[in-house]
Amino acid sequence: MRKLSIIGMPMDLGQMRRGVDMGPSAIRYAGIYEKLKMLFDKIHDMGDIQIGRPETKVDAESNLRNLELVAEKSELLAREVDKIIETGAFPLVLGGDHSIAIGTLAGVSKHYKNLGVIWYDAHGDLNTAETSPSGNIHGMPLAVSLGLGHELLTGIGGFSPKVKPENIVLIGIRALDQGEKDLIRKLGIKVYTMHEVDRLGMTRVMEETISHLKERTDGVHLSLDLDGLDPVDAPGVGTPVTGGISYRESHLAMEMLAESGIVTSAEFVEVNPILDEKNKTAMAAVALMSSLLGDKLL
Ligand code: B3U
Ligand code: MN
Ligand code: MN
Repeated sequence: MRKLSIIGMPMDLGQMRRGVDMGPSAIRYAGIYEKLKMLFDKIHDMGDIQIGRPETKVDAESNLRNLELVAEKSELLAREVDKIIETGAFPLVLGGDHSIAIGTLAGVSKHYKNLGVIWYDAHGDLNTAETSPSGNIHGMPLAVSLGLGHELLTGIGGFSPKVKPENIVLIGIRALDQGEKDLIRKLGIKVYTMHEVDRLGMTRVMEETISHLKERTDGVHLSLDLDGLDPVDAPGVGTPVTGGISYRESHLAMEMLAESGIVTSAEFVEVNPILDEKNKTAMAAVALMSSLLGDKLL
């Protein structure tokens, strides 16, 4: 029996623009249930993790914004994701800013010896407190999952690292800080920037990604930041970067992933309905989810 569990993580503490906490609602309004119900025997919407409305607090020592709260809430998400996988369902997490990936990956990684991660994003999210220009934790989750960063974050779920550098593929990248570039070179992480997407085409990017991950991993998590798409197609994000992946290319990528059967969990993050145009970005997210999970045009 094919089962899906949806969980919302309305957390906006990893960055400074409010509104991304309404992402899970916007995605539900965009018709997630109706779109996905024909693809599964059973869908369970578990509702949202409770975040509350805390005051912003900057950690004096590390300069990280909302460090303790992000850590505490990530632990809750990790536990829920872990439970979903134990029930045999496919976990689909709705963000929230990208800091939620810290919790998602902690929950998922427990179940795999060699978890693969596809990071679909304009940004690398590979900063640590030392390299971050902003102190925003949503620019750090991939580094944290590699075991780099504040121990309150890397230690979530009780183990570290969650993923090995050779099991990561970044796609759509076009805005890296210097520290992130240095880390990518040092660890030899596989990256398809917009240069490669344009030069090779999305078909080849996905063929290479799939064959790379198929060979070496026993499960693959897709972490899709809507700002990986071009702002024309996904305007409702906190940090849009021009020159991104098109809606069509993104669909192709999702369809190729569906065909490959390698993806075992997914999250869609950074949908901010306050910045959006008529819920366009949430609707794009739902359409991409349905392609990823097996919907076909014919
Ligand atoms: N790299 C910058 C900007 C950024 C990262 N992720 C997003 N923006 N969405 C930083 O703040 O770490
Ligand atoms: Mn991101
Ligand atoms: Mn991003």
